[in-house]
Amino acid sequence: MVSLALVGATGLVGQTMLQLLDEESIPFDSLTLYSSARSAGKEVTFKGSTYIVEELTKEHVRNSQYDYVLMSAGGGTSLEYAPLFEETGAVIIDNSSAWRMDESVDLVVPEVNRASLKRKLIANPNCSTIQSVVPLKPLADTFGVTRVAYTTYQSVSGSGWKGIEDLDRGEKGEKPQNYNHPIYHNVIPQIDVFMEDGYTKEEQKMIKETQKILNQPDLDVTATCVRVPVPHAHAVAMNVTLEKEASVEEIRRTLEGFPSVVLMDDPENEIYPTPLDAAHKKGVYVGRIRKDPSLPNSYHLWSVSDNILKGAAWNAVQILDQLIKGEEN
Ligand code: A2P
Ligand code: 11C
Repeated sequence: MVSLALVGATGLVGQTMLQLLDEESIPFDSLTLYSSARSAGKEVTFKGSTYIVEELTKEHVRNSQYDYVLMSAGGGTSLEYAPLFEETGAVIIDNSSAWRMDESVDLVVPEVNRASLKRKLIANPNCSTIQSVVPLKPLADTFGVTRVAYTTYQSVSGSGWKGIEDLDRGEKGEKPQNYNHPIYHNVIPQIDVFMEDGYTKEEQKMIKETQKILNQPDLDVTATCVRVPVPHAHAVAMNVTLEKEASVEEIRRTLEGFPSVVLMDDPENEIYPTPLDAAHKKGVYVGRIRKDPSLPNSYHLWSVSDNILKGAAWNAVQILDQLIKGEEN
């Protein structure tokens, strides 16, 4: 008997997790849904049954006995509640950024690394990091990676319902309420707050999370993260320096067949992935692979993926699926 709880069940990522738990036939026997007091009492239909969303309280957690808890309810909620769930013996897969850089916590992308379970708390990385490390991993294994420069084009769904609503507001001629600048007919070179060094927190996450997931703490990584008026799927332009020289064909062959990578790279026929190609799909779409002649052993890649699916809900559900099936085996 596997018991599962989902915290943040009414959020954009939480709702997508529910959809995936259904579609992917993840083997669990009981499900409890939590939100804040705002949505408590809401009815959610799952596999033909009606579930009532409950308010997450410390009392609930202390008296709970779940095998697995999926959390996607913001960093504050994870900081407060993940350790309490951990004390009950549950394994927590947390989608927030709260625990990712904690040394005792594994930061997992199933195609790239595995949870050691030294702690029963596993962090799901940032969406733009996930779709970047998936193509980086086979390159790192085959040629070695020494430097990565990211420029992102991130959709508004990265901000949850609030981001989608702001894009809709702009279309109706209304003022934004979530972003500090209009996102409709615009691009905003700021995601999350600014740090002292002039980078934003999103940029810092991409840098540090890439180093941690690839297990290369000294890897040179830099990033510029930009919000674009696209509802679903982030795009990342990656400039990658390898240890060894490779031809574009060798890079294509290395990426082809790596789990979750879908190559769309045929410049002659103007084939490359766009957010419309990747939206609502689980893959990481890669194209525009070419040599960068301005630096030795350097290449450009263009990675596009649905930030709510592979970038959040699907990655977390993949981790859960692996853990449940691993336990059964
Ligand atoms: P609620 O619907 O009650 O606000 P999104 O990122 O799409 O905005 O979703 C955030 C999710 O996290 C929602 O399900 C939200 O519930 C939930 N949430 C926010 N704060 C808490 C909290 N303190 N405890 C439990 N769930 C929370
Ligand atoms: C965005 N990447 O697109 C952010 C959302 O660390 O999980 C995800 C934030 C995170 O706004």
